Amino acid sequence: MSSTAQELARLAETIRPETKAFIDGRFVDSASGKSFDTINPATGKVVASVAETDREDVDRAVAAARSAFNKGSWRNLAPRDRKVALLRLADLVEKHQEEFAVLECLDTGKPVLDALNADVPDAIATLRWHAEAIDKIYDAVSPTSADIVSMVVREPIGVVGAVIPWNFPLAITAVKIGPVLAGGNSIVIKPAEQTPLTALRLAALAAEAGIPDGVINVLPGYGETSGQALGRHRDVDCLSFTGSTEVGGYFLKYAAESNLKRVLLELGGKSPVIVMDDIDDLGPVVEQIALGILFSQGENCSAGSRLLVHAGMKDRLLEAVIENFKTWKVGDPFAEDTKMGAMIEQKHMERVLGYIEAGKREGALVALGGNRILEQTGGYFIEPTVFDGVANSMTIAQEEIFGPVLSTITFNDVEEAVAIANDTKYGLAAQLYTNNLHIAHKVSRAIRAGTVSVNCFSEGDQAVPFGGYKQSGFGGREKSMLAHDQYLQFKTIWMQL
Ligand code: TAP
Repeated sequence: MSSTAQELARLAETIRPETKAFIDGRFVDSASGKSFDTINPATGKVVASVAETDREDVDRAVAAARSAFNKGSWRNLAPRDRKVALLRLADLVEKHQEEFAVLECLDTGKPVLDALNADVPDAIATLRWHAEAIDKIYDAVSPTSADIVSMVVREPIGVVGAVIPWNFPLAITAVKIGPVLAGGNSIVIKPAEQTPLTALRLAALAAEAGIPDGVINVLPGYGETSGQALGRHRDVDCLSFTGSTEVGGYFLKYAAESNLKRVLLELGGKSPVIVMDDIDDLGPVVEQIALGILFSQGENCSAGSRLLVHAGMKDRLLEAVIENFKTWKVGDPFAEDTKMGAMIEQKHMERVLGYIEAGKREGALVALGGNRILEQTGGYFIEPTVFDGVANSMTIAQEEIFGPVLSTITFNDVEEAVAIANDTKYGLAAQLYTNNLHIAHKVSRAIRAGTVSVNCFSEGDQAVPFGGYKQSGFGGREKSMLAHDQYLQFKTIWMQL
């Protein structure tokens, strides 16, 4: 039976997180001896003081990852043995799932039951899915002439650097580790400065699972120092980044100015939710709209932050959306009935409030919320917020707010809906609600986004690729078999018979 929020709150009082960097199979202090605090966003209090790595630590970790790769301690294991080790890691995460949920909650401020029931199972499923794939990938022989064989074989790319954001720290770390290790590579992970604790715990379990020293390394630290050093490192073969579009661009520059490493970018979004006027039962649609923008405090790359509704439906839909949003209890992440926790940090909360002010200034109407709440807790809480009367040219419709703020925009016909949906630099995801099959086909093909969900808000399955069009992504797809190919290179071998 799953733990209650109360039980997890008790665990939080006694938990002792790993706080050192993990390099070459051991927890070590940073070379400089410096450390930094990670803060609980729900209280503003320090959770732990963590080793602050920098360039020298990056050099050590990359050297360890390279050495493990060159020795072949992981890549030369039989695929079935690598599968067993990665499955063992998944089992260990499952065994310690409460601990992971608590650490994730303390670091991110998200509801602990969301961490337990969504983030942690997602990470476990990711590791298992990629582990199971390891010994089911076959190479190919190309159709050439009878006296020559040309084989196309997959080989690991080598040392992969992974730079992780703070919104789904464990789940995104697993999304990198799964296919990177499945391919036989080594990895150096730089978690977000706000959320290093679950990646460090995962590293400890990787050692316990029998994954060889140097194959997984974790470097807590800042982006401008550790992150940049990893991006610029000449012995890193591939850099896999998830985060903002702005920082993603830096990694292309780092690669260009160093060794032209392969760069994979999973970036921001400003996803539209299109509701046509043929829907009779708004109940399920409203549920999905709420989940799309309020789950994880709206700190979700594919958050449905622009509600595009047919003008004839707007008043009815907005009324139902507002009633639903009012039922989302915001507050203590360790309370059983909390549905929305705290924003990640004070700076980000202020940024979100700044966008709300920009919305008002530019003429949009606050239909619900708009304020910081529960200030007395020391935490960074914002209430669910709905804007009406938004023009797609406004700042709140163009920029990624990364908070619980929904902008309502009206349209008059399908063509206008598609034009507004596509009028953004982003192209990560979109939702469409309609009962008309013709519109479902037409619109889902016309929208320039990596994922279009019709009559649902769905992206969870490991078997399905995920990634962005336009400035939401670069270089590949995560999840599914496409993720494996991102961390492999294809070699052609000609053999005269
Ligand atoms: P960022 O500010 O871009 O940070 C992401 C990572 O990059 C952090 O580890 C950060 O380190 C590091 N970083 C920051 N500046 C750097 C620099 N100059 N050089 C090298 N590394 C640097 O994003 P965030 O605020 O953590 O996360 C929110 C963003 O991530 C949103 O835009 C969201 O849409 C996107 N995101 C996208 C997806 C997918 S799958 N598309 C999934 C989740 C999140 P610090 O911790 O020191 O800042």
